[in-house]
Amino acid sequence: MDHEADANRTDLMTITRFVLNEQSKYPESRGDFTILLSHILLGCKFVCSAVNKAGLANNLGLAGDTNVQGEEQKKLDVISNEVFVKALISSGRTCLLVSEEIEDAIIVPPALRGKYIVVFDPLDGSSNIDCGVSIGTIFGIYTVKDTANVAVEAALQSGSSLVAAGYCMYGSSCTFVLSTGNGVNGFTLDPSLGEFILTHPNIKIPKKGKLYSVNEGNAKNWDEPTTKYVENCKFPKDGSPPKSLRYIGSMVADIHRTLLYGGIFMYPADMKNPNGKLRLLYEVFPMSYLMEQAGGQAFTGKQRALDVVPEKIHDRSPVFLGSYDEIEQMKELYANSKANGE
Ligand code: AHM
Ligand code: MG
Repeated sequence: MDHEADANRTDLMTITRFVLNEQSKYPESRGDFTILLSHILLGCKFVCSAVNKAGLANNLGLAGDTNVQGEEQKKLDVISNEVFVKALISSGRTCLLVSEEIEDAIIVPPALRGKYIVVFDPLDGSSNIDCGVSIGTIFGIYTVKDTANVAVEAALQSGSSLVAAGYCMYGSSCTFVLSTGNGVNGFTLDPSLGEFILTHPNIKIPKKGKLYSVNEGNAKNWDEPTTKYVENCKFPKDGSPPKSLRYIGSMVADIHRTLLYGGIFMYPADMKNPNGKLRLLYEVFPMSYLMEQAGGQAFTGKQRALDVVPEKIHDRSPVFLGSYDEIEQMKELYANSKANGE
């Protein structure tokens, strides 16, 4: 064993060290955010391990299936939801939770309350679970002023009020991407240490991109600007090479690639779904926040995505996310289509 190499590893920037460094810049900080984050990370490690063992542990497939012992199996997304709800409540730092898996918001009992609201999708990309394609957890964090009187309405804040957001991708490696409003950093789980290590410091999305990402099966029902944009990706009028299409159908994986390589990810409105598919609070807002923090943009077709104020906790919105220049083009197409009364 190479002891010197091992000793050098203690110099690694773990996520705990990173967040404590950040915390030390604010002498008034009581470390509440650091504690909350450590509980989120624990949840991610649990889910990562459950995802890795899914085939072996027999928890692929539908909830309600039974295993060979005749016990009812829990679906991975059900397990993930339970893991995060417990991890977040037991942090003692949350007052309100909104999960994609639960219809009503959870109001944390007074004795366990703290100032943070956490909105999350415990396991996004459910259609990809059973075939081993990357899936992920998405979360956003808000604060409340009055922890004594917490109601569900406290979660109906625009994305611009987020104090932090991130995702964890369960893919070929387990990658945690975080922003606390001061850029975007990526960490990779070292399974031998059980620690997330800073591997992608200060992620900046390229200003232009060569990739576009969309479910083109819905093209029949798209609006004019989306149709024109995609047409231009394939048959550019300015002599530039056509863009390549990449679509996984797992938002975390599609956004992770877009952040690193540049390009555009879209889930537009269509005639059948005027609000698109993705949910504002725990899909559109966290990813839009990360995109902006990385130098990109997020647009709904009408406005900056982070400025939308949800009316209900599970509201949806169309969204275009990605490289600055790509979203500028999209905005122009929408402005022209409005001007032409389309
Ligand atoms: P889910 O929350 O039910 O998993 O749905 C969200 C997912 C996203 O990860 C992904 O971007 C999108 O659905 C893909 O949808 P589609 O299969 O319509 O292309
Ligand atoms: Mg989802």
